[in-house]
Amino acid sequence: MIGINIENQNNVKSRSISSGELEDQYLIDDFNNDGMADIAVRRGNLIIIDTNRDGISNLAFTFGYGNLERGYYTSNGGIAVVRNSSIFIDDNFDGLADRSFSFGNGNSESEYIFMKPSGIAVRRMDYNNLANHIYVDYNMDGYSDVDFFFGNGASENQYTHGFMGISGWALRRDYVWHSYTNSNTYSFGNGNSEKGYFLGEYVGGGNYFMGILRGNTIYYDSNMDGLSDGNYSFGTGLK
Ligand SMILES: [Ca+2]
Ligand SMILES: [Ca+2]
Ligand SMILES: [Ca+2]
Ligand SMILES: [Ca+2]
Repeated sequence: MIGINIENQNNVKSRSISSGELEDQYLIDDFNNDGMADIAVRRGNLIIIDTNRDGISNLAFTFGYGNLERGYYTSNGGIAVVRNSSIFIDDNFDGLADRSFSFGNGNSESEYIFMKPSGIAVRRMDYNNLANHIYVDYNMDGYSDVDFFFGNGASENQYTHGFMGISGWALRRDYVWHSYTNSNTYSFGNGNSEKGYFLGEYVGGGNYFMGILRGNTIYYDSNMDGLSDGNYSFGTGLK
């Protein structure tokens, strides 16, 4: 089915939607807690999730105010919304927040980062003028537990947590990922010309590997050699 008329959850359950470039966002996490990463797509405030990698939706619900929100993220298999300094997380996909708290300085933060599998951080511009000061709240109680400096802030292409090394912090410069804790680098895909890089439990076992989005397909590298080992597809690709 082509998704052009799909605009609410009643129209998307058990449908296969594969083309049309309708998605505002792709989100990767293990939403059904079976240990394997799933694909969700967001259209405004409509979230559609495929939990068994067959390209056909299993869950659909609305949450938050869509593109009016600062951002949609995932946290430990739930969908999170950041609205100024408030965080709302829907863990059971009924469109109602099950967890909420406040963290950071809201819209003045350079970035909110949701850590894998859980935890939250803000990346902040402060006295060093680089926006590379990261404040981490491991237990999501709204209070920072540790802070550190990493990379060059706004000039980096992406920050992420859950990958490459003990602390799990890494940043991307085009197609090269750099670890915070060691000098290791990891290269995958074509960098900024990809539609996005996403960490996920693509092969289970509690390990996070990198995937890249092309069209409506996630290609993942599960042995860190920079070559794709598998792929699966959902949704219609980004707008
Ligand atoms: Ca799953
Ligand atoms: Ca809920
Ligand atoms: Ca904390
Ligand atoms: Ca590989």
